[in-house]
Amino acid sequence: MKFFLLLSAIGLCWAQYSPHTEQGRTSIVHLFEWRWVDIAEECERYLAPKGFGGVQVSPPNENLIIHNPSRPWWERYQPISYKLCTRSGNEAEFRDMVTRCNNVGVRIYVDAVINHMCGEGAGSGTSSTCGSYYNAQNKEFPGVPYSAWDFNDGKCKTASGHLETYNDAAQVRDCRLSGLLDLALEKDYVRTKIADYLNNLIDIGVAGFRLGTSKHMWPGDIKAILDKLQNLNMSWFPAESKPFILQEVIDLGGEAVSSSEYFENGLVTEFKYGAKLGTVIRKWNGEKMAYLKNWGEGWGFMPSDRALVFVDNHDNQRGHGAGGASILTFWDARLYKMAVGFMLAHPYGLTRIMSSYRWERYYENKNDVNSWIGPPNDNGVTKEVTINPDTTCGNDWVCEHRWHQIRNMVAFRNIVDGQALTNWWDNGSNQVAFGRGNKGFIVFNNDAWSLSTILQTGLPPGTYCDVISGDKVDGYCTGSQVHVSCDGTAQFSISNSVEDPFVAIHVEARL
Ligand code: AAO
Repeated sequence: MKFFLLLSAIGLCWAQYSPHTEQGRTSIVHLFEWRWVDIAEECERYLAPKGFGGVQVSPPNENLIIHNPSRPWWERYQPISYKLCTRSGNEAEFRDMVTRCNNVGVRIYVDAVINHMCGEGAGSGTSSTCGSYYNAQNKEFPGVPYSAWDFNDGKCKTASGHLETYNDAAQVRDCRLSGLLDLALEKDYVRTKIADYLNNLIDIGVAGFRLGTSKHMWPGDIKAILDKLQNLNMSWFPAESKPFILQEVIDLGGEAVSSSEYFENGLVTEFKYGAKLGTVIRKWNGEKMAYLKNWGEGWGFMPSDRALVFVDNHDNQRGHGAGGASILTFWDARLYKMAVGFMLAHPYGLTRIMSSYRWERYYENKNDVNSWIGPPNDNGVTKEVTINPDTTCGNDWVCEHRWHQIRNMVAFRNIVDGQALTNWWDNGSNQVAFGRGNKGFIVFNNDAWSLSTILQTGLPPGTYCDVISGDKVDGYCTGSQVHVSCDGTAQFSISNSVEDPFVAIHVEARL
C-alpha cells in the first residue's frame, strides 16, 4: 500500500502537469522573439541567479518568410517544415541554448505550431527560413513531407473551407483558422510526423511544449500525439519524466469549445485571468480590488492546478487573440507592475511573465495598424538583447522580467510557495493586503487617496526591506523598511501618488 502511494505521488509529480522546474523555482518567462544565443546568456547571467524556472521560446521550426508586411512576428506561426532554423537562430544555436539553460537549472518550453502549416495564399517557392520548397496551392511541404491528403479539407463542412463561427465545435477543429492550412490530425502519418518533431526536441533536452491553437484540435488527437512522445532526456531529468504540456485554449465563455475538455492532456491557459485582472486594476465596470478576496475559482476560473496564468501574452498585448482593451501591458507600466505583483503574490495557477519588445504603435479606428511589426532588427536580422549598466535592456527589448519590482516578486513567489493565502484585508475599495502563511505579505493602494493602517502580517517580528521600492543589500534596505512587531502587526503607509503604490515583504528580506 505504501509502495502504491509512493508510486502515485511520483506519477503526479512527473506527469504532463509538472513544468519540471527546479525545487524552489515557480515562474516561467516568455522571451518573445529572442535569439537563441541571447536566451543562453540570459539563463546563465540572470534567470538562474534570480530564480526563474523556465523559458517559453518562440517557434524554433522553419517558417514562411513574409515580405508584405515586412517580416511580421506572426510569420513564425506559418510552418513550412520541422527543421530547426528561424530568425532566432539555427539548430546548433538552439542545442547550445537548451544545454546551457538546463545546466543552470532553467527549463526550455517550445511553442509548437502543430495544428496547421502556412496560409492558403502563400503561393509557392523557397521563401522560407531554411529554404525548403513549399506549394500552398497544392498543399505540398516536401521538407516534412506533407502532401494534399494530409490536410483536413474533406472534413470541414463550411462552404468557404474557413472557420466561420466559434459556435460549432467541429468547424473550430476541422476548418481553416484565418486561412491556415489545417492538418488532418486524425491521420496516423500526420501524428507520427508531429511526434517525430517533438521527440527530436525532447532528445535535445526541452522540458515541454506550448501547444498553440489547442482549441482548434480535437482533445483526442492531441492525446494520440502525446502518447507517441518519449520521456524527457535523462541528462537533466529523472527517469520516466513526461514533457510538460501547456495548451492554448481561449475560453472566455459562450463558445462551443470549453477549456475543461483539455484538462486530461495537461495545463490550459486561463484567459479570463488577465482580462478580469486588467478590468479590476483599471477600475472599469465598477470593479474594485476588494472584490479580489475570492480571486481564482471563485471568479469562475478553471481549477488552479490546471491553470496557466498571465497578465498579457504576445497576442493580446497587441490586440490579437482575445481579452480586449482591459489587458494591461508594459505600455501601462504603473498598473502593469501592480497586476503582475498581484499575480505573483496570489497562490492561483502557474505563472508566466511576458517579456516583450517595443514597436511603434499607430491607431486607426482604435486598432493598432502596426501590431504586425516584428522584433527589433537590422534589415530583417533580429537585434541582440543588449544589457545596460543599470541591468535593464537596450535595443528596444523591454525585458519586463528584469524590472526590479517584477524580478523581486518572482523571488517572493518562490519563497512563499506552498503557503496558503492568509490575513486578507481590504478597505471595501481598492486598498487590499494579504499574506502567504508566515513567509510573505503584500499591500496595495490603488485608491485615489493614501493608505495608512496597522495590519496583521503573520510574519515573525523584525525589520523587513520592502522589495518593491528597493532591495536588501549587504544588510541594508535600499528602499523603504517595514517593522513587524512581536504580535505580527506592522504599520503601512502608501501614498496614492508614488510610482509603485504597493509594498511587499518576505522572510528573506528581513534584516
Ligand atoms: C496571419 C494574418 C491573417 C491571415 C493568416 C494566414 O494576420 O490575416 O489570414 O496569417 O495567412 C498569429 C497571428 C495571426 C496570423 C497567424 C499566422 O495572431 O494574425 O495570421 O499568426 O501568421 C484565435 C485562436 C488562437 C490564436 C488567436 C490569434 O483561437 O489559437 O486567434 N492564437 C495562436 C497564437 C497566435 C497565432 C496563431 C494561434 C496561429 O498565439 O500568435 O496567430 O498559429 C475569439 C476566439 C479565439 C480567437 C479570437 C481571435 O476570441 O474565442 O479563439 O483566437 O477570436 O480570432 C472577445 C471574445 C473572444 C474573442 C475575441 C476576439 O474577447 O470574448 O472569445 O473577442 O474576437
